[in-house]
Amino acid sequence: MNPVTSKDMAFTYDRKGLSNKELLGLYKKMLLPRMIEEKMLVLLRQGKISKWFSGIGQEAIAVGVASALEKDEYILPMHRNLGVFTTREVPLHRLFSQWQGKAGGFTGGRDRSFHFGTQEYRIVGMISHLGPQMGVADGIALAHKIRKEQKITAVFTGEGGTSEGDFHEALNVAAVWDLPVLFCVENNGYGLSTPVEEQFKCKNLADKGAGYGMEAHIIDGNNILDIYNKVSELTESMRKDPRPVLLEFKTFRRRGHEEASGTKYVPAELMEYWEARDPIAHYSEFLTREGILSGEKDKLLRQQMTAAIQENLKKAFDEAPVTFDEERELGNVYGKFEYRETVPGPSMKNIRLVDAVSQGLEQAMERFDDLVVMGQDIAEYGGVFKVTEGFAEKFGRERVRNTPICESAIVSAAMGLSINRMKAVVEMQFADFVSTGFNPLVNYLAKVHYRWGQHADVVVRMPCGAGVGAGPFHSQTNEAWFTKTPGLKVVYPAFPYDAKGLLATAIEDPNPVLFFEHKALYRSIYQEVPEDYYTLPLGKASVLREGNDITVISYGAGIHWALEALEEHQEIGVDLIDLRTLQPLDTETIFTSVRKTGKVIILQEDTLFGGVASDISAMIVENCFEHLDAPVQRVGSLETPVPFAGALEEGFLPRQRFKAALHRLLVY
Ligand SMILES: Cc1ncc(C[n+]2csc(CCOP(=O)(O)OP(=O)(O)O)c2C)c(N)n1
Repeated sequence: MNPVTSKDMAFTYDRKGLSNKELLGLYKKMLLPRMIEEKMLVLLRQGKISKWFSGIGQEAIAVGVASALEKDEYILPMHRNLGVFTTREVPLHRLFSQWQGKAGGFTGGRDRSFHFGTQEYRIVGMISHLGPQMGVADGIALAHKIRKEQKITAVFTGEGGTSEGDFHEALNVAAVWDLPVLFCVENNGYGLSTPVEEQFKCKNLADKGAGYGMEAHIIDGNNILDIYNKVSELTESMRKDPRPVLLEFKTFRRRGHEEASGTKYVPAELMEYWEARDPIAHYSEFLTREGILSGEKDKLLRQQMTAAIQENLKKAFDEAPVTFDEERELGNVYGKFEYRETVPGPSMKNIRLVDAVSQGLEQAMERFDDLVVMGQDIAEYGGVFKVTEGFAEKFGRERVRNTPICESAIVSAAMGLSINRMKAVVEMQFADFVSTGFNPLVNYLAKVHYRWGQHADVVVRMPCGAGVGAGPFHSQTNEAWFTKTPGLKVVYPAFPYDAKGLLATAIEDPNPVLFFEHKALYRSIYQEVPEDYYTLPLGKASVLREGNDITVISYGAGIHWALEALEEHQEIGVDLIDLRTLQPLDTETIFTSVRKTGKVIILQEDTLFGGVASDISAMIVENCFEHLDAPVQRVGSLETPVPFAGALEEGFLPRQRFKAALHRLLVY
């Protein structure tokens, strides 16, 4: 049965045990978003609002699902689900202010339309990229499951969004972990202009459920009672017996993808067919037949809704437009975090960097009951670098989770855990693999606080770096992919002491932190490290040596190459700055040193163009120009992928070039 051409979905309404009041309640809940939309379409034509994504004809799905959930269960809607917001009774004037980019909305004018969440109403809005919503739902459901709360989570996607890898990943994770997530696919015939037959090959999207070992159902998306009754029955059972369920709602998008783009590509008879299947008109006829609704009553309801819409619109229109305040904007990128120094006892032990990371993580697990670690092969196997060895036994499999190979869904799930009041540490097996989890990191976690004030209490551990003969896909140091993105913090220790203390702080900090751990340093660098838990502040560099001739700035493996070069040149007076964290960056320490020495060289392992050294160089030129006695020098790897063979890798890395550059600068 092709959903779009089917003629066999008769409107039979089965009221089951629902009272007249409940039946009428569902009608009102569908009517309100319809009437709001009709008003919005008028305002759009008058140029009073910008974009509009219509859900006309699809109201039964949002309303039916939202009505079947408990008020404190999370819903993750998409751009056509106004009915979720109205059913959750989000104040209309706040919605209208949101759409006008005003402060009375949910994002202070920072994001548009339905791109927001609100903890108050347990709604987590979408990001434009569609797919990550589903992994976020997994994380929210996981938190409920770990706390044994018997709550389900509902997430929406269009049929177009099911083609994204995120759909596959999220369903697979939910199935493997038995997460109580209701995946609601609204199959409305088109994704922008792309019809379903160009989007997927299977007959029904619900058929995909079997592939994940997941229960799945097809529901008539225009029949409110079918939806409400089926979803109520399922949610009740999912709360008791946690498991995911896939629902495919057959429906149709009756207006343009967004209002301005029209529907020219939709055959007229198809549109007519679906217009004749309007979910509200049919339900109203049913209620009239049942003696629950009369023409008079309907008119009254509509008048009341029109008045409420007008009144709330006036509030929103009367609200002053937002004004720009640089400090306020910058101040909202990160969630508030007040660093608390935890000082360890005197007991020290000489350990390797990998042990320090492991210890820091283990002690954080002891300290924070709500901390969950996730990654590939991290449970009994202990992770490929053995950082989590013994964790599964000590903390249990609920908190130490092996994941399928799906970085995007796991980063998204970490976001979901944070939304549902837990902490997460995600281990990338190798930093290189973060590329398949890149989207949720830079678009969801990084932007979520700025957009609607939600923190992303997530640390992503990144075993990185070259010098280990591992070739182009297991050797990269990709910190610059993230230092560029406002909203992320980036930490990159070079020593065991720093690694342990900074990891503790990264975990305490409610903001998303990329924590780089250099593989070549894991087992080669030893240091005396406190045995107790302790913290170190982010954004503070450490000055490893002091001198007056040259400032050397580096981080990670670069620090050890610099130390090695300086050993050979004891006569040079060097301020050696280990940045330790790249975002936030300790510019104060950098500038103070450069103003003293007048010569500076920045060494990074990453290839040069667009790397951290380039920005530091620019900042030095902008802030210390009068103090410079030589051009700022940058040294980095060759502009090639990281090669495998030893000689090539040695030539690629800047270790030797740094020595030559240092000498050149000294004699400049
Ligand atoms: C990753 C990504 N690719 C493309 C787009 C552009 N885009 C936005 S919505 C959309 C169609 C979505 O179709 P569907 O999921 O079926 O939802 P519908 O709009 O039909 O409700 C497209 C292509 C996007 N927002 N994100």
